[in-house]
Amino acid sequence: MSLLSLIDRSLLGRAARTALEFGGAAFSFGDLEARSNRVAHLLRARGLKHGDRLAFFLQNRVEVIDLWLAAVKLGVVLVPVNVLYRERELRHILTDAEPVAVVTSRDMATYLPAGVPVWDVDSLATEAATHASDRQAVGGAADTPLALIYTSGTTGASKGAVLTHGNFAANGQSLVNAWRITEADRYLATLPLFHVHGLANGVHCWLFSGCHMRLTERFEYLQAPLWFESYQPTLFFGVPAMFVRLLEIPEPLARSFGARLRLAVSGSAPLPAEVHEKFRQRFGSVILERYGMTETLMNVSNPFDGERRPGTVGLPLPHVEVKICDEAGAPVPDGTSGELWVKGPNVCSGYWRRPDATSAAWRDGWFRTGDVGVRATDGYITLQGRRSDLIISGGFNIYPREIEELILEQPGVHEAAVVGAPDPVRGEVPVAYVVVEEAIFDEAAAAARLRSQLASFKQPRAFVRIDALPRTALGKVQKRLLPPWKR
Ligand code: MCA
Ligand code: AMP
Repeated sequence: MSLLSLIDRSLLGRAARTALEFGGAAFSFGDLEARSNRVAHLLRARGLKHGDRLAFFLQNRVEVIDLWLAAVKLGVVLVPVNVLYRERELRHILTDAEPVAVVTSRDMATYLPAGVPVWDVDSLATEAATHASDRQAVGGAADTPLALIYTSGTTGASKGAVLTHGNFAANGQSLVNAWRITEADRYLATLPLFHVHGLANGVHCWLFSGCHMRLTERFEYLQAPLWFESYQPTLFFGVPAMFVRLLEIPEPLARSFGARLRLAVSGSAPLPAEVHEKFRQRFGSVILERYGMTETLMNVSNPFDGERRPGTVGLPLPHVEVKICDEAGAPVPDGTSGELWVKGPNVCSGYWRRPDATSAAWRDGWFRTGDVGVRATDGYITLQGRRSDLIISGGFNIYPREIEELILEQPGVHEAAVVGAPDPVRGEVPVAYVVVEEAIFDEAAAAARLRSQLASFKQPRAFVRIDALPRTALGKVQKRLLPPWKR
């Protein structure tokens, strides 16, 4: 079934039903159909054609949904951009994706590099309202690209994963079935819509099931108790940092929220078994942990029925094949660690304009995830780390190399190594170990330069001076031998 026809079950089939609540306003599925048709007319009038890219650099708002639906209908390719990205990340993505324009808000436009065509989201909405609301859909075949989503590469330069209509359709359908999502659900959507957790999972589970969604601009933990109280969600998707924050809700209140919460799903970073257990005790709800990637959408999930085993990501989703391989690509026996290789209709078609990176990551139709894990004899998979250096902070990925490269450009720095230090809320935070010439190195100036160039979550929490980086005889930096950082 095509993506548009799956979405049409709600846009057309449930037209009168309330679909979405955002900022105090409510929208029916019929409203969203009309709004996105108007936006589609406008994008066409501005010259966008099938296959053209259009970026958005926006906090969560209803216009992101309008753009997404319009893109599905027109065959346009959207490029979601993390709102926390700054000069370096933005310049790289916008140069690489070559979008026709970037849709953004007035307050965020200042972050965009000069020379990029910018479309103001409010002006776009005003202009769209003057267009007709009838549908002129082109739609897309399963292999039509719908999104170019950037994911950090080990080399520091992020690559665009080309995700198709078929990828989003397969992923959403499988999750709605696996997690028993129905139109009776109430989904509290606080995850950012510029990453696949909020976008591929959240938005499509909502659209395919026809449930009700309350969208917030972002997750704010001080607001969360009020949201749970006033909205009474049955469904919540979050990263582990959000569940850690929710544990701050006092017990009787948490119990009452938990009684209505039919399903809480965690992903994007490892959920500590302790948080899983504390959440169960406090909310009376057993978190379902699953595993995915930007390139593959969702691969593995704990079961809805049956054991949601803490510390594991569960079993392969019905349409996904998973094998665990050694360095040579041969499958390893259960109980032995190896790299997870995946195959299925959820896996993207490759990296945008990067045939080298594409051929390095795919072999015989299998995608090499770079994640290391082990399968128990009963099939449950536990993730154990990554083949490459990766820090995950609050569910946002950080490749140390990107930060190290920028630190090395600062005056007086001879060597730099960035590692993840444990953090009780975000899981990990980056810390930089530097070998510097004290007379030249200016820490405040270096930190300020990093802040203007990189997302806030990539800012090192400290610059720890050391005399030399620990290295192997062959000169490879041994990060695990660095002294622990104390706050
Ligand atoms: C995060 N921050 C934001 C926003 N989101 N600031 C403005 N607008 C936002 N939308 C940053 C701030 O810059 C600040 O960084 C910090 O978050 C403040 O957060 P705080 O309110 O104290 O929140 P928290 O309790 O620390 O929680 C952070 C968070 C955030 C809200 C959980 O980390 C988050 O939204 N994470 C979601 C990431 C995500 O969606 N990942 C999915 C990737 P600072 O203090 O440092 O200056 S997709 C993926 O991984 C795969 C496919 C998968 O499996 O899902
Ligand atoms: P991204 O590049 O943002 O798509 O992040 C994907 C990566 O997040 C995966 O390759 C994993 O390393 C990690 N990840 C996603 N879900 C989980 C999970 N449940 N447990 C541990 N790591 C996860």
